[in-house]
Amino acid sequence: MGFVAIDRAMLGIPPEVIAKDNDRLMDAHLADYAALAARLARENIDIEDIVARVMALEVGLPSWGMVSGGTRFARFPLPGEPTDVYEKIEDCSVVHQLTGLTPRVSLHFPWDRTDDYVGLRQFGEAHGIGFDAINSNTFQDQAGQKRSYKFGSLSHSQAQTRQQAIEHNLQCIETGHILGSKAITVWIGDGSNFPGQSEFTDTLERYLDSLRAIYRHLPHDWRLFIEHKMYEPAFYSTVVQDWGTSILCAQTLGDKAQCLVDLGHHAPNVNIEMIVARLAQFGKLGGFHFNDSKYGDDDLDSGSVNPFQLFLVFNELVSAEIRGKGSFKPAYMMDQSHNVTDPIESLLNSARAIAGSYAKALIVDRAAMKGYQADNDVIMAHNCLRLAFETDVRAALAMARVRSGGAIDPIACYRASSYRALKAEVRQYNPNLGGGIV
Ligand SMILES: [Mn+2]
Repeated sequence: MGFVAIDRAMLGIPPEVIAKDNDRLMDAHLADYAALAARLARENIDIEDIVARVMALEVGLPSWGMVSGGTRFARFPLPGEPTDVYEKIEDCSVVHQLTGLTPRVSLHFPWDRTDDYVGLRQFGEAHGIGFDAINSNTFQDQAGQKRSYKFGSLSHSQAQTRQQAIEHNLQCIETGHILGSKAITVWIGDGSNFPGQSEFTDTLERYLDSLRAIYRHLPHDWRLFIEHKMYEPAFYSTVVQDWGTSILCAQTLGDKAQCLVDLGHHAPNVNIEMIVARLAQFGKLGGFHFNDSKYGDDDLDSGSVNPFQLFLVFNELVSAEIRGKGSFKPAYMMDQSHNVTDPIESLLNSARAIAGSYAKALIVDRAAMKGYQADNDVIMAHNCLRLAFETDVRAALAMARVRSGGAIDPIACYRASSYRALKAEVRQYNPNLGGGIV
């Protein structure tokens, strides 16, 4: 996934708006940066290393998260929200422009269907946006579809329905290939609402047979991500309900199959950072869907409810990065539903939370922590994490953004640009387009 040249004329926020807002904040920013640099230097950490690592971090944006999301009760559209995949890419480019962190978008089919994928790829390139993992959708029926997914898709009891779902996934791979994607994420809503409705072993066997058919068609440099989810829409059992089933399937399929962890797809209070460590240890952590939650798959903004958990997840990711010596390359993506905020503002905040958790994980004194662990000095081992988490790294993040051409204060700059209000004048509201919790 190469770095594409950005056509500045097509970018959403005029560079002079960013420059003006940064001028306003620059003196304070530089003072904060010098203070943080001095503080980190006392711990033998070069702030320039942290900034460089943050600048190298890449997180994919969810196409479905660019539009106001909704719940099963209602969706409240936002004037000026995107009405098709092109406008979603325009908005993605604004998030990337201001943060320097989000160079790709993850598309969802058939929601993002269009008739010219070569043109879509070029449109993305002109906006500095590439294409992350493609998401297939066999959890709802589309207009004109021959067979219903009401009772399942890849694990359906009837072969013709399974075949239809397989063919949709193959179509997604073909489309993703044109766009320059390197992975497909498969999440299915298959499961049961009643004990006795389906047989646990049979459904998983049928699911695996379907996945084998998809796996056989993966291009050589592609990966297949299996996304598990404990419940919803099925409320009694789900075919791929947890990371255990996910890793068993990935191991059964082969090297190109890996697990995708969505932070909202676990039972409450599950130790997700430990799942991350386990999957990474066995080479099966392929992708990540960042979001936050209070009760279930809430798809809230990353770091908005439990920032310590996000930090602990990144602590394991950095640890896996160090162990992997360059071979550990999970696809980091966001999967959020913005029901009451401007999606761009939520994504700007989320980018800061993700980059901040990464930066804090980078400054953990791992050598000291190992020593304390060996000596069973519990409080000091714990404090290696706590003190890193409590460090205010905002100035390092701001420096990474400024050096990428972004904003010291992304939301303030975004508001100063009046981007959404300007879009509200030219974008026609499309009531059929909606984000969702997936
Ligand atoms: Mn997800």
